[in-house]
Amino acid sequence: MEEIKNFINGEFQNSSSGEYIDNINPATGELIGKIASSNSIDVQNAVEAANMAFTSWSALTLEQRIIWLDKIADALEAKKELVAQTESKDTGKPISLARRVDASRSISNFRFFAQFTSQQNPMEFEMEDAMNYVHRKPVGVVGLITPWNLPLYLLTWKIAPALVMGNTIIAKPSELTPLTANLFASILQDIDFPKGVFNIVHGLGPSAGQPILEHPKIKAISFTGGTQTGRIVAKTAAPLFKKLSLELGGKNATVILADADLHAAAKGAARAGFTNSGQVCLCGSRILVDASIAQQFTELFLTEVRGMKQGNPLNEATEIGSLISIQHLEKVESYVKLAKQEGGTILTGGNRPTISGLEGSKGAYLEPTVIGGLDINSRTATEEIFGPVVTLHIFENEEQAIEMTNSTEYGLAGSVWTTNLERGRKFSEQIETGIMWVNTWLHRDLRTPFGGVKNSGVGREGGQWSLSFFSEMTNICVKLD
Ligand code: TXE
Repeated sequence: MEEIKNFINGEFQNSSSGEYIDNINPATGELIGKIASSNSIDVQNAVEAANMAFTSWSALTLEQRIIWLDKIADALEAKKELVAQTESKDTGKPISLARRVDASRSISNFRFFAQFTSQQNPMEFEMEDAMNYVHRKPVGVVGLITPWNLPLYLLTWKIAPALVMGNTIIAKPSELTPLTANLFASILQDIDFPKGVFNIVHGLGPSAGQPILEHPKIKAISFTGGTQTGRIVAKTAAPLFKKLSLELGGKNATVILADADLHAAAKGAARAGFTNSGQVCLCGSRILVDASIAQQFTELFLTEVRGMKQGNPLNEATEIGSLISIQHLEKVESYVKLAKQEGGTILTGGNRPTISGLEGSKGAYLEPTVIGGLDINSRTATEEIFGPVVTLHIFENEEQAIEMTNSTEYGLAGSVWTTNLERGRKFSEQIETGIMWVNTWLHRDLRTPFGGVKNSGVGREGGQWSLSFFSEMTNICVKLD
């Protein structure tokens, strides 16, 4: 059984309390390890290490730090299959998805920020009698708090820009998925990465995460997680004037206009709804379809959903694995029950499936579920479920589709399906959201701004937005003779 310790000053260490949390494989219900349960003493130790390391790390040239990012990418690449296997075991996600998305993206996060940063031009603003130079400095010690749905993918999305800009890091991965962060730390040890630059404090949110928010020496917090936790993060960190980036939940719409290619739209909507068992903040959990094609689309969509292969995550063919935990499964199931009370009809799914080869085990599985007949303002259609459950709604015209798309408190992402690209673009401009896709979903260019509006977050990450978040700028205005 694996014992996951904190990683402080380049060494794996027990938590000061000596207490541990169980780590469960959600696909089988088996206990697979113990995780250090940390508190403010461990955070303090990590901050001291990060603070000490800051002097030498921030003194490196940008080119030297870029070389380190590439070295990290090489080392991760050499362990890519192990990263994928570990992530699949910790999250219950299909191994094929863990390879294609989690492991690949963790590597490309380092490659991207290494290359992108090297291409930045100096920011200079010329005046008639003076010259302005923008000098970027690291923020200092930064706190990175991440969720369980894309564990190493989301953590490295923050680590890479934080490191390249010269910051040192305290990371707190989700207590449900500590394994790949731990593997990442061992990879850093293998390549003799400077001690104290990257530290991990494992444990529960209130005991290990909260002290990170409160610590005066941690100057910036980048948080990805639930909207409710985001409120606590903002409330704690804002009065301390920390830089804050909040990537929170979503209740995204997939909008099928009457002129859409219905086969492509049905495939796209199924992918958007059920990738990672619907546990991606970008998932399209509400499908809005034009009345004139609703019946045809629904038939195609249900055929797609029923054809998705749910199974043991370690099988190569599996497309849908388990949810993150039994507790989360119960929460998701409570929404299926609520949907029935709210007048919805289960069009497919809704039950716990029997998984071939895992009969009798305690895996957290739910069939991909589609619910029709709900009011667009019902709780099921407006609250974030974060599971393999989508609701289907019908609109009469484009105006109504826009109104329905904008009718939740969230505003993270969405997609619109139409053969008229100009119409798709115009439709997208009217949506209160951070990201819209036309005829695609989760198609990412890492240079673009990523983040949400309304209750989906504050700020943007990606490309220059990440570099700005993880740096402070001094404008130096030099008067010319
Ligand atoms: O996330 P939390 P949870 C949504 C989804 C899910 C709900 C709750 O709807 O059902 O959020 O999930 C740390 N101070 N998303 O409870 O609690 C925590 O330990 C500092 C959307 O798992 O937000 C973990 O490391 N840190 C989402 C991280 O915050 C605290 C992904 C996220 O956990 C803390 C996951 C505190 N007081 C869930 N309390 C997305 N947008 O991708 C908790 N944490």
